[in-house]
Amino acid sequence: MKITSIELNVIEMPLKDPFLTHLGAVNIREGIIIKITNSDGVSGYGEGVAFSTPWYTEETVKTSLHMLTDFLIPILQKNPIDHPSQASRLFSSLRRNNMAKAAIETALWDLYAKSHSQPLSKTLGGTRSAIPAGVVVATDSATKALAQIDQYLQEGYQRVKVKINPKQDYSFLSEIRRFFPDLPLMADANSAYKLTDLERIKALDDFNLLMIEQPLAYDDILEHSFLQKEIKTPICLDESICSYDDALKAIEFGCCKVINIKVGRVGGLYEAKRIHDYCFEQGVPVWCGGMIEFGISRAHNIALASLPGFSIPGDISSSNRFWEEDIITPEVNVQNGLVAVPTSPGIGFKLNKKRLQEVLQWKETIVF
Ligand code: OSB
Ligand code: MG
Repeated sequence: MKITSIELNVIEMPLKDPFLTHLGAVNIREGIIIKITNSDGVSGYGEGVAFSTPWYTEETVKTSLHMLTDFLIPILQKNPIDHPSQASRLFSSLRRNNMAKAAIETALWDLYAKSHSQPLSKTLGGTRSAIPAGVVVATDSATKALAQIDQYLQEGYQRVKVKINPKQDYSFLSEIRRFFPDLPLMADANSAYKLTDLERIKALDDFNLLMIEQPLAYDDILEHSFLQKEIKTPICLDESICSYDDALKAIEFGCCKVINIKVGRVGGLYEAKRIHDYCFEQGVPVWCGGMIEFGISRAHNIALASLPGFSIPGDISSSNRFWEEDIITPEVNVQNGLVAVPTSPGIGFKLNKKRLQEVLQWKETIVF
């Protein structure tokens, strides 16, 4: 892979509606769009999914840019690679900073797939031609949640996830179940509970949830294993799983029955695939998580979710779930509850250059 330049673009776009969790609101999304070009003039794209502030993980847009410009790009300049699967070992000399690593690693995968005239899903070993779509409702009132769920079901989504916390759980979910008794429903707590809330969490077994996502601390493994023994609802881990080793421990110690794989959180597609392969072997279902992302990351998620172990609808939604206009063309579009896996080379979506220019805040090009 003879890289000639890497372009970093910082963009910013308002969400159509505020995205509310107990940790705060996301109203405006900043992100990093990376373009890596090779000596044949082929370009691959990646997206940095860290937020402006470190509310979900410790990374931010600024820490990602620091890692990229001062460490990750120089490592690539000094150590040419011939396959994207070599990037994660190269980057392992740098501790954590998984979203920064994934931003560049995913661009390398797109570039590799494109230069081999292959859809990225095939390069990764994907088998599905369409992905079942799920959507997240992140609001602070049952009335708004009911209206949004109604709308999303009309749009064809196959599964709904709602955000919960100790101030918005039992009665909130009762209200949803009253109107949607059979809806495939799950709840994401983003670490809003402690083990001392055991009775509160146990009570949620009443709602036939597909799973409860990350109820306890963001960095916990141990306490989730106690909790899983006490509740019927399967636990799904999100924040706690930042690597293959984390997934191994979580499954081995019975901390969860499902894993949410996010490419950014685990440092790239190679690590995401390793986690997938292990879970598939162990019979642990996985699904692809979302990061309120722009189209480039959405496209990478679609390629990843075409792997056979992604047996549960993930947080893979249409571009228009969050954006008035996305930065890719065509946009991601849910049809009959499914997102089609592209068959053209690489991620299979083109950058919408006009839209990128409109939302561009800052740009730097590093020439190799
Ligand atoms: O906890 O899954 C999460 C979005 C940003 C940060 C964390 C999470 C989320 C979501 C997914 O819930 C939203 C989406 O992109 O569909
Ligand atoms: Mg989550």
